[in-house]
Amino acid sequence: EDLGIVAVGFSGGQGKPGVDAAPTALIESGLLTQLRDELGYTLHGHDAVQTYTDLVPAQDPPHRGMKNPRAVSAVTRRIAEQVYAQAREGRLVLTLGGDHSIAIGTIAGSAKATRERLGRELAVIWVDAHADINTPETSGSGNVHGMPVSFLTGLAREDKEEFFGWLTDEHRVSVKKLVYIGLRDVDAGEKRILRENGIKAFSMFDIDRHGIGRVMEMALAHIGNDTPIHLSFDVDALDPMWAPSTGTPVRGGLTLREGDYICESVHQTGSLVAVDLVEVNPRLASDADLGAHETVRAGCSIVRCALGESLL
Ligand code: DIR
Ligand code: MN
Ligand code: MN
Ligand code: MN
Repeated sequence: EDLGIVAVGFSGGQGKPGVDAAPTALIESGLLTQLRDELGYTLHGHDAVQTYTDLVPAQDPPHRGMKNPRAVSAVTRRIAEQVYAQAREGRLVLTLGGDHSIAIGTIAGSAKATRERLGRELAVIWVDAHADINTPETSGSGNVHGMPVSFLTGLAREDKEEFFGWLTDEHRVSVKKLVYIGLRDVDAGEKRILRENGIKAFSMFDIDRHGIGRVMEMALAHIGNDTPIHLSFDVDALDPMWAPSTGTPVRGGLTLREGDYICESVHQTGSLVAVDLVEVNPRLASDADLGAHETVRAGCSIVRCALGESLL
């Protein structure tokens, strides 16, 4: 099977440097070699980690409170083109981030390709401690990695091309085809957005109550059979015990097995068209070396499970 790789060394959607070093750390730990040699994928586009330095302007003052808005807009626009180019060839696409703002690009590219190739609307499974659905106006931080879902669903809009105005209906996804798993740190404004739009969300409370097996049944039932799925996995969905080296860790998260199970279940549908792994920051762990290593290891496990490692 063909697998398109987009390795995104970008950190402008939040304030902590180091998340741009994740693709190299993941690749150096052997992830792509495993995907090729053990899982049998034919890889495309894996020769370089993209840094997008040509797209980052010298001056990038806030717009509607968003930090680095021109850089994030231009970089995600390029990522959308890269993901689209891979998906158009009928390839499954794996994006290694980078912070979660990059999902504006990955999902935009995959939604467009899915419409064109399959005539279908894309479903999104967003696995995260956070909902990342702030609008520029509800955001307290101004960090765009807390806003990608609002731009992708059209809840946040902009006319100006340099501030995500390049996003059009072909790039967008329906709030009805969106499912969250793992939430436990959702801002008040985001809770209101989730409620008012009837967005399906399975928090850690739901996982404790029903178990991950039942939650995945319900999540996949909500999306419906035979719907192409984009899995966007923020490593901070995992408990910091498994993934300490990330920008905004929140205790009380998924075990590594629960994270792997989510990915295995999605793989098993046969409807997976794209996977993102984001927010691994190899420079952050308190116990620097060990924590970074463990987080990279967890990230590799998540990706391998999404790509079918556990199937017998
Ligand atoms: C917070 C944190 N809701 C924000 N979001 C994070 O900045 O909008 N997302 N950390 O991953
Ligand atoms: Mn996130
Ligand atoms: Mn998060
Ligand atoms: Mn398979």
